[in-house]
Amino acid sequence: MENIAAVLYGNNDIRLEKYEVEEPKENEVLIQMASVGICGSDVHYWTKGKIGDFIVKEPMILGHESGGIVARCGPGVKNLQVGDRVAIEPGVPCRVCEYCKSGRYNLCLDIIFCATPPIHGSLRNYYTHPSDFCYKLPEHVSLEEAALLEPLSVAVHACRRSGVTAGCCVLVLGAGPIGLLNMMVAKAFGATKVFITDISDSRLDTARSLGADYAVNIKNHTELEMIKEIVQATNGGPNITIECCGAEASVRLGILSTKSGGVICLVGCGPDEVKIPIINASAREVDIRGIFRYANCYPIALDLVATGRVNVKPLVTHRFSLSETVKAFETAKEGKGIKIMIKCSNAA
Ligand code: NAD
Ligand code: 572
Ligand code: ZN
Repeated sequence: MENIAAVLYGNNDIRLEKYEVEEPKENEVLIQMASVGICGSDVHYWTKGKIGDFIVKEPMILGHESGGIVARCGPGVKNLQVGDRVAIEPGVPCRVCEYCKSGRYNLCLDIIFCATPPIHGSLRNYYTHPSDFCYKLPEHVSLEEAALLEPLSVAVHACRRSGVTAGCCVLVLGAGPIGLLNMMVAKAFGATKVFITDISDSRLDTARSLGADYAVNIKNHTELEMIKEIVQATNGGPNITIECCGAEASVRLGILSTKSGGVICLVGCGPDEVKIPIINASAREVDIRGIFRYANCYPIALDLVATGRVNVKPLVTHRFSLSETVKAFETAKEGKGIKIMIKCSNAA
């Protein structure tokens, strides 16, 4: 069996190389990879070689949004069989620490996460993973949808942590894949109105086509103008704001627009330090919450897709083969389309 992997060697240096086919260990499965989505973090490691304290020091296989077919089961695997199609949850925690035991395993200090240095990712033909972090797909859910369960889980976690529920009015800032998925999950959780912003008209057009009630380009508007427009359209401001770009201007707008007593959830990652109106948030009891990836969200994400309550298919705008990985990354870097998908085999 040949195993070609997309290995990041350094800035702007991805090489397609032969890699060993690992034998699945106890409770692991060997997966024939089918679809791997490119995430902004993959592109960032490729162009900058690091995100915060996570530095690519050794060659690292990219990719963490993935689905594939079980090719072999290691000893002890009970939940899966050869031939099962699975979505792969890329973060595997220690399972025994206080965070893991309380269910917040995304906060585990020893979590290993695909394509976060120094851990290899899944952009290759064959990849081994613990079987309990693989989710069997119903027949009608595709392997591309499986790959999209990863960013969808980020959105599920954000909407749960911010308390989106029936009748809510939600503001989403940023209409990239994460903002669009948050908008769709907010609607699926019962939000009655979703207002979304971006600086790209094409992304806002996509947001409208996916169900945004208001989609507004913040470019050429002052902060005050935008607050007025949001407050007017949302009957006094959104109950919940989900910030999905990280720009200082966007975090500020989010805080200042949110209705008193509401919540702003920070998903986007911008500069380490930003100037925000903290007293305004405090005096109006606007809760500021962060999220770090997700925990216990894959089953919910799969259920949303399998029941048709969230349709992730329109997000895939470009497809490339594994041999075209560099072209795929260049397309992602240029900001073309929404989600770029790499096909690792004919299985997809
Ligand atoms: P993206 O870059 O594709 O999307 C961001 C969007 O924000 C773009 O469409 C951009 O045009 C828009 N934008 C830029 N400035 C803006 C502004 N001032 N107001 C409104 N929109 C603006 O990225 P993505 O893949 O959608 O991810 C979004 C963010 O979420 C990233 O910062 C990413 O690192 C972060 N993220 C965080 C977590 C987490 O666990 N906290 C998980 C996944 C992604
Ligand atoms: O799908 C997981 C994911 N997480 C992202 C970004 C993109 N995709 N996060 C933003 C960066 N942080 S981090 O802590 N990091 C590099 C580990 O700065 C993780 C969450
Ligand atoms: Zn990601």
